[in-house]
Amino acid sequence: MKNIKNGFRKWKKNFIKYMKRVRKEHLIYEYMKNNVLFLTFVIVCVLESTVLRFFCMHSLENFLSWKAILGDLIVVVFAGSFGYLFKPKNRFYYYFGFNAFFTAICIINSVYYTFYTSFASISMLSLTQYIGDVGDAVVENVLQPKDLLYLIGPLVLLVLHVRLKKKKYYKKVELKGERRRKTFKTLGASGALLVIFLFTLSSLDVSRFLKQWNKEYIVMRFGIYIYQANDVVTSIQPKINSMFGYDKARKRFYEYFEMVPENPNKNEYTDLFEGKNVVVIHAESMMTNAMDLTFNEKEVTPNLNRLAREGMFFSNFYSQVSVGTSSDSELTYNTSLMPTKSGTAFVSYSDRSYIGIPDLLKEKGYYTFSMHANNADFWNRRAMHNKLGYDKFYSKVDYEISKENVIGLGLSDKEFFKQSIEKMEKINEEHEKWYGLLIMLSNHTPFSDVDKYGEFPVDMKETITHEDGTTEEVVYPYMEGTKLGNYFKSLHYADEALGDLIQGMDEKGLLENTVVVIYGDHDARLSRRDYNRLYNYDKETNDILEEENENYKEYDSYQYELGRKVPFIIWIKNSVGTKINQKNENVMGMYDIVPTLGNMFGFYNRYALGHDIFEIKENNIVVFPNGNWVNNKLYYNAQKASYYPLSEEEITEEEITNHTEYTNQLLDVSNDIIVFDLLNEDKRKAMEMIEEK
Ligand code: GP9
Ligand code: MN
Repeated sequence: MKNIKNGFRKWKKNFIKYMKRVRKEHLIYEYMKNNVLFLTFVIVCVLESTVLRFFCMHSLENFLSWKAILGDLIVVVFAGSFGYLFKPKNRFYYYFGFNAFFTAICIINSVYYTFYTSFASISMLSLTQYIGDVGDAVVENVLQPKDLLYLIGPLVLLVLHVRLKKKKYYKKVELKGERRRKTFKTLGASGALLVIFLFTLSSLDVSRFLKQWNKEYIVMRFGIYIYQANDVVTSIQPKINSMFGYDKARKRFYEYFEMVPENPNKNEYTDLFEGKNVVVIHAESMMTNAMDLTFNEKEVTPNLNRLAREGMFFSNFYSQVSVGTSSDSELTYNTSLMPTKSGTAFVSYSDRSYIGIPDLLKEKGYYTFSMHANNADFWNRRAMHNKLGYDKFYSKVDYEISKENVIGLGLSDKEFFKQSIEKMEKINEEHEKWYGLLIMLSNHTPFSDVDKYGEFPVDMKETITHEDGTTEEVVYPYMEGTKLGNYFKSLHYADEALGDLIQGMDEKGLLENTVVVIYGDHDARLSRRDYNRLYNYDKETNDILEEENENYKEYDSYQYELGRKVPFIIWIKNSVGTKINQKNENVMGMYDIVPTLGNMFGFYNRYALGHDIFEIKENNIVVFPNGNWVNNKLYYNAQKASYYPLSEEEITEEEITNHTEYTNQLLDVSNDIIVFDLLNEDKRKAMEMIEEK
């Protein structure tokens, strides 16, 4: 009897389970039946975006990235939910219209990617000068079969619509009054997906999303639809910024430049390099502090050190970058303007007018070019290098890149320089005077391609002599395996590449009439913690010294800020013993390069914000985008309103106030120049007329 009871209970339980499942399946089936149009719309739109990633990013991990699929899903479900507001018989037109819109986004990006290996931006619409250059190619390529694949989406919807109509589906699809309920429920679903999505985002995802320049990354993580929506917002933002405050900006601009003397004085370096070729090395993440370091008596940067010893070396030189890192340093180096307060000049303000070094050298008959073996759209360089006056930008597509030649982000520096020398040889044959900027890449955070940097141990070796006279070599790990240690290995590699470049150029006779300029673009972006082991290593414990230890060296926030110095070197062959062979210890910033080189090469930018270092000498001040500043006497932290003295000289309240005011004024004027496009010729003329009245 008991057994029968138990058997019945079991059967009942299973039956209920079964019924629940049937009901559930039935519900799903019912839902699918009643929402077939909406669901098809969602599936085709998400598929189209996935196909786009498949063609653009090849690897499975990228095109089937669930984060991107989720991102697409949120947008499509959100857009689709409003379709329910329409009567069933009209709903198709809504979904078809939206699908056509999403399909257009995919097709445009598919075509764009074929040309630029990057995704499209509406801000590019203003860069009409490209259309001329690529127009023919677009026509040739626009009909590639893969670009038309996306049309299958609207086609599927159309076929479905015809079938549904035939079956009189629209007449029986839903009860009266259900439309609003369905809209809210679907909106709720997209909201729930959004919450899940937000939880999956890392801080890197968020920061890249806000900056919007690493387009491939955003499409891979957020999907094409969110990318495109974000692109619209970031493209419109600068326009909104420039809508208010023009009069104030114009006034500030005039007040500032009235204060600055129109013509620079002459000094012993004026026209020193007139007519010489120039090769400028943008040295990725090279830091001045590393130049003093040795591991087991081997310098981290022997080549850089040699060039610094032989040429002009500015040992207190600072980069002045903001969130635009490499691109900010390129902006300030080329134009002597500061990075913008919001967004980045290279990405958000690429349609403004700039006066770049290449612009000015072109007026003197130079052929100007830049070289960087990375994607041309990184930091929007394709557009901006053109804006700054480079006649040609050699990017990734101009280099032969094989798997073995890749380090970190792309082509290794050694191979980059090797191929660049070949290009320069040709340029040298074809042009009487030339100016080129070579942007390095390998020494880039996270410095994790350690196996490819070559041998450079960052441990500590000691030879111990025992009482019986025998010797033993003891090895302490020191910086091995640390991020900073890996940076030194990477930097050593980059330095070797630099050495190869100089040697290679020399062998080809390219140094005979050429000035070599080297600037570190910014620090290595390592945390303060990383330096603690470097300065406070205790080999006995293989750990960091206790703070109480008398040898403990404090590396506080000021040391950290001051330690972010980067090298700036001007070098020519056989410069030892000449007036070029000198070390200059005055503080100097990236914005001082335009006036300093300008004086030596005979070009002049009236709207440069920096100074010729040989003119201003010890009175120079370097301002930072966050409002901090440094001069020979002190480093001032505007956020903390406190300073760190750098000399014995007396510091007065008044000079701090004056320098802080100057800093704020300079940052405002620089921002205004870019945001309100004040260097635009026509605008400047109009402004002058107003001022004269
Ligand atoms: C990208 C490279 C690195 O091409 O220049 O930019 P960064 O991350 O240093 O700004
Ligand atoms: Mn950089």
